[in-house]
Amino acid sequence: MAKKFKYDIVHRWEENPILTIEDIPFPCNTVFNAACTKHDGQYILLLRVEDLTGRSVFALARGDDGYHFQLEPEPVMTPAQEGPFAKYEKKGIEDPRITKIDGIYYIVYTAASKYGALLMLARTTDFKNFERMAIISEPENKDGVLFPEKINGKYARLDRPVVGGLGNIWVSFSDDLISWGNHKCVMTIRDDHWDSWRIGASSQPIKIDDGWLIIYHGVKAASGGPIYRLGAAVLAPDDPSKVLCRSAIPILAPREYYERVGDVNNVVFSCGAILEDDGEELKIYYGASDTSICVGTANINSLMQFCTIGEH
Ligand code: BMA
Repeated sequence: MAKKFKYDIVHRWEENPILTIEDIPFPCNTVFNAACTKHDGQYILLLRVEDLTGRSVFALARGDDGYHFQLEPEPVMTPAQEGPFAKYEKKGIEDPRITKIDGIYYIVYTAASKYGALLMLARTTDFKNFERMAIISEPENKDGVLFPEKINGKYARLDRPVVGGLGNIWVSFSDDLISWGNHKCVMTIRDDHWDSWRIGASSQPIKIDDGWLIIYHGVKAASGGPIYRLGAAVLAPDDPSKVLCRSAIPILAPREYYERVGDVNNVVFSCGAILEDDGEELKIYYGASDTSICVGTANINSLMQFCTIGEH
């Protein structure tokens, strides 16, 4: 059972992890890093499941309360076997993020291959049929996520190119979701901080009164290996390249055994969050140690108290 501490910002659900390989109805190595959304009144998780060969596929879970989920019997997306995308997905499909735009659920995910990691775009309306649309980045790029509405008449997305081993969050814009341009750097790593090596958008941007709330992950290269933690930031409503505020401290860091020990130790990594209808409770789904899926909740107003104005 997750321990509670009075300084917790994100409150772990006491029955974490919510999904482990015991819940997956086909043989696999791990389940982690799930995209989330709501569809037809249900919570949907698009789960990254690593199969026994070490490649990741996507499985689908549905639930009524955000804590208990039922799995589809087979993966809903596996690496493309033929067609123009197959050679870029040879090593698997990873870390999906879902954004609903005008009734269509768009999924941005990482395709892994000998060419490197790049961003793919797919869509679905029913979570039964999934259609791949396009490769939308060159390698090396991960952590792509679409904004839920156009900004100044353009679709917008965040992503995380890697340059010289380091990674910052960028924004770019598009008329058709396929061709992207007008790239700008949004947020950079911070020397000597918990997010000093790489950062990347985790959740889909969520519209709040002040702007676009994002949960992001920050990595520090520690002597025992990287430590993945989560932070929060708010981007300006009309100019998402502008950071209005950013958490100086992590909002969630590995602490429980299942976050400390697994295929990759010391990892909390999110691919999505859901703001409940009360506009206050945020459910953050996250992978723990690349081995299970957990959920934690945060009150948006309390979260904002940890986002400070300053240099970003
Ligand atoms: C990142 C991504 C995530 C993973 C994390 C920790 O680079 O690949 O999928 O959870 O590393 O291993």
